[in-house]
Amino acid sequence: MRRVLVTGGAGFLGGHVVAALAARQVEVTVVDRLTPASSPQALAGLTGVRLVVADVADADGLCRLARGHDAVVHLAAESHVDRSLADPLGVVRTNLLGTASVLEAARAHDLRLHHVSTDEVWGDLPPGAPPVGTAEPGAATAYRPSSPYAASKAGADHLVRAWAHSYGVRATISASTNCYGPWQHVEKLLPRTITTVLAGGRPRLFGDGRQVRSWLHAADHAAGVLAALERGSPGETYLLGSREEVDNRTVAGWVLGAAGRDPAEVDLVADRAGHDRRYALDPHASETELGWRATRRLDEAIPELVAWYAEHRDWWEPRRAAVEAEYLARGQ
Ligand code: TDX
Repeated sequence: MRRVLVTGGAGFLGGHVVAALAARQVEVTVVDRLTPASSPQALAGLTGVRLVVADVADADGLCRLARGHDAVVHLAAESHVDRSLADPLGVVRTNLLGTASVLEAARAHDLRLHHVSTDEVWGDLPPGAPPVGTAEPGAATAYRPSSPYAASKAGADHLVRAWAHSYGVRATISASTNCYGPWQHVEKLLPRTITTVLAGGRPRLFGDGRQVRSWLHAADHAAGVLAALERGSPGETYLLGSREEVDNRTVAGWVLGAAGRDPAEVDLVADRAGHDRRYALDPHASETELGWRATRRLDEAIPELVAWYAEHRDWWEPRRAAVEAEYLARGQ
């Protein structure tokens, strides 16, 4: 693969995928609308990377841009659950129309496609239930999305499978657990918690703070995406995760501890509407089929992540002010 188009390449996960491709001397065209959640700074200094500011839902424009590439990795999405609850139509437009437009471009130019999905399509997992992918493949497990965001991602997965079935588009899908790492926007749990602690405040946890998420470093996620693109079988869905399941109070306690504070110094605030208690994926099939494995642990990575955010205040401080104003208006 010599030339790859990456949609949403100026986003958090996209930036890590672009860096991994650039490290292999692949030429990358990033298509990104540059929203407030984007971090194009992450692309500075990478060789062979071209950024085109464009809307992925503009099907004609995307089709013209896609000509001459070998593959497309599709990450462009509105990915914030709380924002999807506040503005569901914007999320549906980007995540569904955007995916249809990527599929049309892949079909027109016969591009190999990798589509990045999420554990949220399977919805709330009861405590004690085996992670998705343990008893049967993820693709065979019924989708039960809870939020407009999760439903839009579930719909996008169905579009990819329909284009593969009807038009023979060569597509793989990956679904991952929650991710963390440098350049993640302050609206998400870890950056919000870290930047709140760095600003001297108390982390704000929704509801009882006992919701459970499973965590994967963005660099491990990018390695999984490349493994699926290079070694995956078209038609397959690969689950990417680290098996590290942690509740939100524990995550906040780790951040507080890394900053030398009391791990119990959290505030419990208004819960998210329809808040899912738990997500978890079993990556064993991806590990076997792709020869990929998560290499980092969140508990060990947190001090390094806190240090990274402490060194990048100029990037996150103006964004944090806007995000906190929105959360505070909702009592969160
Ligand atoms: O301030 C907060 N307090 C809090 O308790 C924030 C921002 C979040 N939370 C909770 C909500 C969730 O239980 O932390 C958990 C994680 O929240 P998010 O970071 O918003 O992630 P989540 O809702 O789990 O969704 C994430 O994982 C799947 C990503 O945002 C999605 O894009 C991905 O698809």
